[in-house]
Amino acid sequence: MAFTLPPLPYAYDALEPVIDKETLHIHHDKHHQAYTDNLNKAVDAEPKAQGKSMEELFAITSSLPKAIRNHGGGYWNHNFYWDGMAPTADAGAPSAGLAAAIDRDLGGMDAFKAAFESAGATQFGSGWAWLIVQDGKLKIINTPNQDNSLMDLAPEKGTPLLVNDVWEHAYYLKYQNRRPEFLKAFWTVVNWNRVNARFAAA
Ligand code: MN3
Repeated sequence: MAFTLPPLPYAYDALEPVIDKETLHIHHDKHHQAYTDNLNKAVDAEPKAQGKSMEELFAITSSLPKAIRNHGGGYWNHNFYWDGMAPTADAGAPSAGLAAAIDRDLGGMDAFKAAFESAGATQFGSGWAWLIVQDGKLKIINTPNQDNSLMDLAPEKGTPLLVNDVWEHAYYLKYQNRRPEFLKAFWTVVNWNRVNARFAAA
């Protein structure tokens, strides 16, 4: 019942020039693999965690060892991150329903993008910027470390629709200290087809 690392859903160079091939290779094959391996070790060591899905583990994160919070979040968040990006040619566009919700809840696409970039830029240290559905409304949040809005201990709970990784390992080789530039470039590789499907299911 061990968790396994899925292959990237595209080639390592598919998100160039936004995310360079070397970064994607190290990020997936080294960082994400390490979260996967360490999650499996932590679950092996905790009887209460065994045989559960990630969603089931997130529902009881506060009662589990910190290693399951950190590596479980790292495992799940990265799967969600890879799946939410695509080469620009395959990325699609926001559906009419999603666009209407962005207008209604976030003040339109430009305001949404600015707020999402700000959430990423202002996350101190390592973490993530998210678009989530909370109580039927879209909301932008950020989380520290490997936390996410599915965890029972999250101050902001909700269903994730889109995420960007603002750990330095996600961008440092190409962008160095220029995290805002990385956040702005992200939009050209957002897999809107996937975000639309997540929104429809939420
Ligand atoms: Mn990462």
